[in-house]
Amino acid sequence: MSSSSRLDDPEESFMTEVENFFNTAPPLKDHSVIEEKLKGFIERNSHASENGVSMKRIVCVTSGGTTVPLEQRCVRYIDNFSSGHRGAASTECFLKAGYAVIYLHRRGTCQPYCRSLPDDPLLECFESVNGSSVQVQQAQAEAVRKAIANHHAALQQGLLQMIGVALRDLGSRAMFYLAAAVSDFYVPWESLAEHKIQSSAGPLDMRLAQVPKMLSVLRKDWAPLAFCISFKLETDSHILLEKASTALKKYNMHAVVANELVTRKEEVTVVTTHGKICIRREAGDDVENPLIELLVQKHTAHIEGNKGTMEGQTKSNQ
Ligand code: 9Z3
Repeated sequence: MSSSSRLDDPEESFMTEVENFFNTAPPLKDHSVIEEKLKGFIERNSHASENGVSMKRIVCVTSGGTTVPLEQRCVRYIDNFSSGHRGAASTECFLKAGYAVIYLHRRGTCQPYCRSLPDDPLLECFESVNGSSVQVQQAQAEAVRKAIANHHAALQQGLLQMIGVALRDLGSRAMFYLAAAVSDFYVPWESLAEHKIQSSAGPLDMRLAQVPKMLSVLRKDWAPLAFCISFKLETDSHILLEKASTALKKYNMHAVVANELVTRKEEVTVVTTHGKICIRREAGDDVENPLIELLVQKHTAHIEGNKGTMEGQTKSNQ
């Protein structure tokens, strides 16, 4: 197909945009190491089996915000608000429900099992004993002990924090839970200044390109049988549910979790083709507990509905 006819076809031109996005980005650091770890993780977690068919479920949780560099040798960047709390809390709930979790997060954001740790600066949690050893301050001891115990228990069940979208072969047992606040805009690598932008040059005028939405590629090409949950965040409650319903249809998601910036820790609405379910946080609990419980039920129905397809796929992969 010639490049002009490619551009006439919206589908083709979108795929060209996606290809350009990846081709012009700097290569992923440690690509092969991550790939190996991911392969090993998936293999280890595909062992639990019933009648030769693997039953273990794996979820890829994306979490936290994204930064957009303004220089190649980055000094400045555009950031967003996301703390990673949703992804970290949800990861704990998925592990409790028996899932293996690939936790794809931005460095510096909330980590599973660390949410209960005190907000005090790290060094204030410890004290020096006899000038030679270090111990946790009495006041923080219980919180730190709990976080360590939960973290180690999860590691034994296979929690590895690593990148991954290579879950295609798991068919419908794979879930994508896309809670990260991914930037909609970026400056393409080749348009970035190499060195620090000089303020002496006066006010900065910069054009941000749109990041191609990868949700449809994920659904159609990367993992067509996987159960896919995306999130919709708005600050205007009047448009939130409408936008979530549009995203559900447009990207063919299995569910879209709608949340508002200020109430996101209190309530979310799960939008599916069957309707909308509002989930509120109970006192003393995280909203992620009832949310994941509902999504696990929906994932079970999805696996049941795909049984023929999944078994066919598992056999053809053997
Ligand atoms: C969310 O809506 C998450 O629930 C939050 C969680 C980022 C609000 P925190 O990390 O917050 O606990 O502080 N994530 C989705 C964000 C998003 O960018 N969705 C896109 C959109 O709204 C669709 S992929 O357009």
